[in-house]
Amino acid sequence: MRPSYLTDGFSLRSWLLTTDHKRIAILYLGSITLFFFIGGVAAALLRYNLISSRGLLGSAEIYNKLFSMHGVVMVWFFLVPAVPVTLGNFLIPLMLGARDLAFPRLNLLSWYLFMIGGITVLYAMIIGGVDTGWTFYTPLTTLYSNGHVVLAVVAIFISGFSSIATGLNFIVSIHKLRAPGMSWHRMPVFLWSLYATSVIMVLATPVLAMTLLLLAFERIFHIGVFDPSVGGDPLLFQHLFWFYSHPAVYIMILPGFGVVSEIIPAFSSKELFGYKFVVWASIAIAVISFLVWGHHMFVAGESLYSALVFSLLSYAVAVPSAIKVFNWVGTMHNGYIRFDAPMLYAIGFVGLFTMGGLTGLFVAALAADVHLTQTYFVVAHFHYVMVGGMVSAYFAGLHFWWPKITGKMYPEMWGRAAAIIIFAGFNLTFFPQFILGYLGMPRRYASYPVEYEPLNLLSSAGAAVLAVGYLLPLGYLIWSLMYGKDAPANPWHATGLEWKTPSPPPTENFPATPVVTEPPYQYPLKEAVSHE
Ligand code: HEM
Ligand SMILES: [Cu+2]
Repeated sequence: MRPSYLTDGFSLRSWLLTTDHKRIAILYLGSITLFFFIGGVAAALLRYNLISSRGLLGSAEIYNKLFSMHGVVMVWFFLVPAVPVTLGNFLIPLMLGARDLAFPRLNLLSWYLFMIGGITVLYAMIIGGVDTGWTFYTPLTTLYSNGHVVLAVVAIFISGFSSIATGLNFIVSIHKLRAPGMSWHRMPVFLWSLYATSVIMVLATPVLAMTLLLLAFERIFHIGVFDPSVGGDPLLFQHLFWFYSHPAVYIMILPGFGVVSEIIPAFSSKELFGYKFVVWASIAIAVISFLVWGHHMFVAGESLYSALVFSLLSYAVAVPSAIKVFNWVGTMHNGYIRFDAPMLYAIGFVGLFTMGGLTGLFVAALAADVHLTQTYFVVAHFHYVMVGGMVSAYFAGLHFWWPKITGKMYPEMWGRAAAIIIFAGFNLTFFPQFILGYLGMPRRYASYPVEYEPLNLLSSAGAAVLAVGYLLPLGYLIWSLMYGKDAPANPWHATGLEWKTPSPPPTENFPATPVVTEPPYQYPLKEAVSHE
């Protein structure tokens, strides 16, 4: 094995007490994969249940606990952290040309907090679970739930500190550790998008943390914050919850934007079209995302006027998202495109995110949402953005930077096959849910009228295909660690400082601080003719 951060100590201690951002990224990669797997098993069981209108698991309570477990684990312990803590941790210092993040020990502490939160939530699941859904709406959670609500929200509370610390670490690193010559407008979009994400993490997460703490107090002591019988207001919970959780959906997707903004130029061999627009759209999204939470409460009891304003503002957040899609497509236009696995995942991302975003406009339209809210249409909408979008981007990034992270090439054929299977399985699973929701099938029920059966069967069949698609990378990426070809420093001929150091990088990242002399994405456009 070539000397690198991976060979710098093999003991358990050298991993568990490491302050190297690259090793911490690997620790997170392991944990995140575990949570993705657990959340995935729950999802498979949900789709199994829904094959028959009677519900194959035989009990609504089991079903409720499964979808709650699925949502809690996937949202809080996979989607929100995934790209920032794995790819972000690994790449931010490398892309900045720095030795490490600004606060390496805080970084390690963040991982421990994340693990304490994650293990606590798994413990809550094992001893009985929660039946409230990932949103913990009151008064269900405070008065009626038969689950371990307090334990679950405390777990999320703890992992929230991990998120805040990570956000702070990223912000300070990006301000302070840029290589000489890397002005703000020479910074790769991946860094910009993690910067915008970190701002949301630092500003919004405390609101969620306090809300969950209040929820726990409410459930134990009935202090009357959310409980109407002692003078509280259940709607207050929804306001506080979505004040965090709407911006949080952009914590999930902005890093994905960053990933594909690196990959599409590299595999089109073209400069990113409209770099400044892409950058400022990220900042605009971060700001506007704080103003639209009320679109989750159109039917919960807000005045017509506030609902109208929230509806209008929700349309505003779509504008910067659309700008980005336009710029990615513009980058590919007339490019010299190579369809390697990362690019296939990235193109899948653009398509699926666009579907998710457009259907977001359906539910952001006040009148349409009155019909569609709490149906499978909403489920399909957010799975298109979060799973079709964010998970595709995560896989795109994992493949793109896998040679850098591990020093090994993954098998390209398998990578492409998995990308295509995931895309097909995903659409088969979730497209029927748009129709189901439009026809009126409500979400979160264990059984349903028999006329919805054919579409549900289609959806469950798609889930089986999707599961195969997600298991493949687990197999061939691990395979590549042992049998893969050694990776060169820059297998994709990409720009960016992270490719200027060996694969895998040495512990100190760069032998000498690199100097940046030009804007990012200076790709030569190769002659398309030589390709035929
Ligand atoms: C074009 C921008 C978007 C608009 C206008 C939009 C609009 C909406 C609206 C109005 C709802 C509420 C529907 C209802 O409950 O009746 C909603 C739900 C949701 N959206 Fe979006 N959305 C957009 C993008 C996104 C993105 C990028 C994500 C995630 C990455 C996302 C994730 C979610 C989630 C998780 C829910 C529902 C949560 C739940 O009730 O369990 N949305 N969206
Ligand atoms: Cu929202």
